[in-house]
Amino acid sequence: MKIAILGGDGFVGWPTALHLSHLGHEIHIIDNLSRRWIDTELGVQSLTPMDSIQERCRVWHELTGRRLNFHLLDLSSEYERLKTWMGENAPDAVIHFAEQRAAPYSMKSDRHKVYTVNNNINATHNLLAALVETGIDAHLVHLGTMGVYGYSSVGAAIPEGYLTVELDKLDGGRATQEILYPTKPGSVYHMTKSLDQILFQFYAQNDGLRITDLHQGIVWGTHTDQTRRHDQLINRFDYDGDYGTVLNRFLIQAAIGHPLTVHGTGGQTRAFIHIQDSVRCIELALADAPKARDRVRIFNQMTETHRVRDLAELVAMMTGAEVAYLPNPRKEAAENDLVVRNEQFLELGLDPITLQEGLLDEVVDVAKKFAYRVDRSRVPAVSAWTKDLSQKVEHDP
Ligand code: USQ
Repeated sequence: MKIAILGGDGFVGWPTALHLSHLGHEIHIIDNLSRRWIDTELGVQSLTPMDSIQERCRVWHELTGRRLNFHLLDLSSEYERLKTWMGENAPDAVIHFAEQRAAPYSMKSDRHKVYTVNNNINATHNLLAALVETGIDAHLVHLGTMGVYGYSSVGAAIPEGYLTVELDKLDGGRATQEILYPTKPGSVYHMTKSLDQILFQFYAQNDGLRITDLHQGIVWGTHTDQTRRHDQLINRFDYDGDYGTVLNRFLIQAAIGHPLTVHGTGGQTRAFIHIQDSVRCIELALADAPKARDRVRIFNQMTETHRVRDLAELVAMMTGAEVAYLPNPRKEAAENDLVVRNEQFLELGLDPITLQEGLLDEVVDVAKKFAYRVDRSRVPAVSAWTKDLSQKVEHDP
């Protein structure tokens, strides 16, 4: 297949590009490199030293003989260029990662909220409009988030996207209707992915676009089979308070002797997936495209759930790190249970990699190897969800 990977320079986009190129697909990475600019804005860098995207593509070509084509293009502001590119290249599939993906970054200030909404919603809508206008019938696979559901399973498992509800009919009878599972985003970032769902629903129903939305959990790990093949193919690794995700943060904190930064009681339960499974799920979703006029296909792309303080205790036990219980900068339930259905990927053949000490050791090893690149002052999470929380966090970061 000819596949366009929008956001192919990012944490999941890059290993996906390598994985699909390895499988023999023709890959086109479209990216505006905004993630690299945001590093510059925040004054942080990936724990792992990353080469330019052009250099990464060159190394892959030298190693494998396969080409990764890179196109510098901003989806959210360059609609005409996007449409022209789609029309001229007619990809069979488009994978859409090209959104600002950090909840804390999206909550930093009003400017960051506005940026996240403008960037994410325009990117998604521009893409949908361009697909309709060019009529190329590509399968669109979007990286969504488990966070669209909120994180409470109210004693019942969260289904894969849809819920059947019963309604009282006017004649006294009962009717059933299938609806998108109600969204309950916990940040402006998660809100944009909730809005994306409505855009997808409309364009699937109105124009017959074939769309798969992957509601992904928190990714952990850093290497995949392909990023391991050469030092210069290494994946990015975020550890800072805005972009670092919880388990990877705990592992780097343990490696540099920083207390593990548990927010509040650490009672939040979240869904997780290893980076290698994440790229495999995208492969599986691509191979099982919906047909025109199908509803949007939704998968829960996660393999297990864990409570944050249990993860902290596991990492502390493995490494001897201390655990620090800090004021929570986020507005989120202190404790929640979470049960999630994920049968669709299992039925398609996903054999999940679950949290194992061996794999955690691998991340600790990466963290130790590059610990000299860590700026400890960027480890605390200080982006607060409300002005009240901001005061608490400033006093006790
Ligand atoms: N947390 C801590 N300590 C930390 C960092 C986080 O206790 O040092 C807690 C947070 O308060 C939260 C949980 O860990 O309760 C998860 O935080 P996170 O930063 O790992 O994950 P989140 O903000 O939800 O976002 C990440 C990705 C996002 C993706 C989402 C999937 O950045 O792109 O969509 O995970 S999910 O969480 O399932 O919605």
